[in-house]
Amino acid sequence: MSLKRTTPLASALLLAAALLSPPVATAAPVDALAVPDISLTNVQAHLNDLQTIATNNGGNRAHGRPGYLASINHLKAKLDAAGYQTSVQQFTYNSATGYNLIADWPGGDPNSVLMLGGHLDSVTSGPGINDNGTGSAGLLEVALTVSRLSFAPQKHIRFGWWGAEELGLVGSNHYVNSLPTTERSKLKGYLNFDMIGSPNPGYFVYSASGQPTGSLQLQQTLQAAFSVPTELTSVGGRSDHAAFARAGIPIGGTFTGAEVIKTAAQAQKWGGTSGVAFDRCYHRSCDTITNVNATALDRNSDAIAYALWNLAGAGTPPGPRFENLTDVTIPDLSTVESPITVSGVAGNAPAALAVGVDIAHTYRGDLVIDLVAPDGTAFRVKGSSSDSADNILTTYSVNASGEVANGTWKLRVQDVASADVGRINGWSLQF
Ligand code: DPN
Ligand code: ZN
Ligand code: CA
Repeated sequence: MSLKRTTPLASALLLAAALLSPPVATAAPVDALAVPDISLTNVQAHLNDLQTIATNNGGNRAHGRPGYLASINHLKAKLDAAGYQTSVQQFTYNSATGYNLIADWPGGDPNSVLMLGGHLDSVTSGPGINDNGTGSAGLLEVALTVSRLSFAPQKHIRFGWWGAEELGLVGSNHYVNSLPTTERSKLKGYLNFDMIGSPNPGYFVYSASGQPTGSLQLQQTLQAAFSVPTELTSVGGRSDHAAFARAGIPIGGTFTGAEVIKTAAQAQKWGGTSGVAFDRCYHRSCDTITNVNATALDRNSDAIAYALWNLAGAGTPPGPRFENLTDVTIPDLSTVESPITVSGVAGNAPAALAVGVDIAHTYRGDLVIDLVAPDGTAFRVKGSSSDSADNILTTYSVNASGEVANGTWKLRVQDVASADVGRINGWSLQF
């Protein structure tokens, strides 16, 4: 649901305009910087998927259990298909492999990164739908909305879904600790979303007090995102922002409450039931798909988008996109090419030319892929490797700033090992 309210006067004018205008299809002008409304229906669909994953995997999505890896794979597939560059970072804890999912949206200033995240694992006692299916699903839908709208802000955007939070913030600590110092210094802020649909909700924003310089802006942006009153809360070391804060990175986040009891004053301003926990099912088997307040989930999902759109910088609108959807078969041990002719683009290609690739193949480890510029310069986007997966549906980023944009670009695909074959379904260039 939209956070934007329409004034009665504006409504009256819109109604009058609707009545007076002839019944023809009109294209409304699109404000590129308007904060998008995040679809509650879509967020709920992601939550249902996580519930199904838990149900099919012994009732939980906990670290070291099959429901956790299934959750990671499910999100990764959606993000890959939307054009994210994803990576799964592994770590070991309690003799089990843990996984963080990192998803980079191509483009933006690589030296100025805004990161948003939340934990994807549940406790072992239940499916973890409010804790933290809600934050995970809200972040996923915001990420997919970024893709649908081709959001091209000034900052580079990165999303993270953390493993083993419930065992002591293990995944997020691993991520921050393994980031080289230069990479840490590129992180301009981290926003955390852990439990954003509590059944008896409060509207809490992480307090910037005691947090790294820069956190106040994140706090104030998140406060401004809500049409209901918020309270500041000191989440301290209770969630995945903690590792970022320790590294000196500005942090912020929202939270709808866990085991703490809602006071009478809080019930006055937020509704719900005083004398009852914000989430009676916190860390219990009853944290299921029915343990979610849809209004809280909706408001917080919209708040994620509000913060992202306001903090990522206006940037420049995306340039033109070109595509070739003609199928090209890739015979065994062959080299094939598919052309795209670019015209009308002034000057050189961008430093982050986005190359979308859709290849159906029975073993993608056979494939070596180059982007060939009009002057014949080849940019290797993928080498061959033992890569026991099949299709490629991803977006590569190529620094093509030394190449004139106009002319015929080619996707060159070499199959370098026998047996497996496939076809190029299509590919695209986003300037
Ligand atoms: N970190 C949460 C959990 O996973 O149990 C609960 C929590 C989140 C508590 C944010 C306080 C603040
Ligand atoms: Zn949690
Ligand atoms: Ca082959």
